[in-house]
Amino acid sequence: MFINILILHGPNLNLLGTREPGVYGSLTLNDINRRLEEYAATHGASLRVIQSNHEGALIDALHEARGWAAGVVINPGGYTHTSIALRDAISAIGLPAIEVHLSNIHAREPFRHTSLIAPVCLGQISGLGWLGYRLALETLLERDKE
Ligand code: CA2
Repeated sequence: MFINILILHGPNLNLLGTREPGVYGSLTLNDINRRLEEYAATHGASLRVIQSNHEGALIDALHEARGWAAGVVINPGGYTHTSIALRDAISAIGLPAIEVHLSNIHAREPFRHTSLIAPVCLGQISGLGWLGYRLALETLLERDKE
C-alpha cells in the first residue's frame, strides 16, 4: 500500500545549488528530490513533486492535492512570510501539511521570523537542510500508520 504525498517547493528554490551554499547547502533541487524519491520508494510512499515561482500555481497544486494526496510537505520559500492566500489554501484543503525550511528562519533577518503558514500546519522544521524534508515525509508516513 502506497501513500500519496505532495512535495511542494516555492519560489526561487529552483536556484538551489547555484548560489548561497552557505545558507541553503550545495544540493540542487533535483538532488533533494532524488533523495526524497529514494526514501519514498523504500518506505511505501508515492510522491508528486512540484516547484513553482507563482503563488497561484502553488495554490492550484494544493487544491488539486485534495483529490489524491494524504499529506503535504511544503517549503513555501519567501511566501512563508507574506502569503495569506497560501495559508488559506492549506487550511481549506484539510490535509496534514508540514512546513519545511532549509535554513533556520528564526536565526536570520527579523522579517523571516514570522511564518503565516506554520499555524495551519502540523508543524514546522527549520534549519536542518534537506533532511528536514525527509523528516517531514517520515512523519506523515508514521502518522498514516497510527
Ligand atoms: O530556508 C528556506 O528553505 C527558505 O524557505 C528559503 C527561501 C526564503 O525566502 C525563506 O525565508 C527560507 C528562499 C529560497 C531562495 O533560494 C535560493 C537558492 C539559491 C540561491 C538563491 C536563493
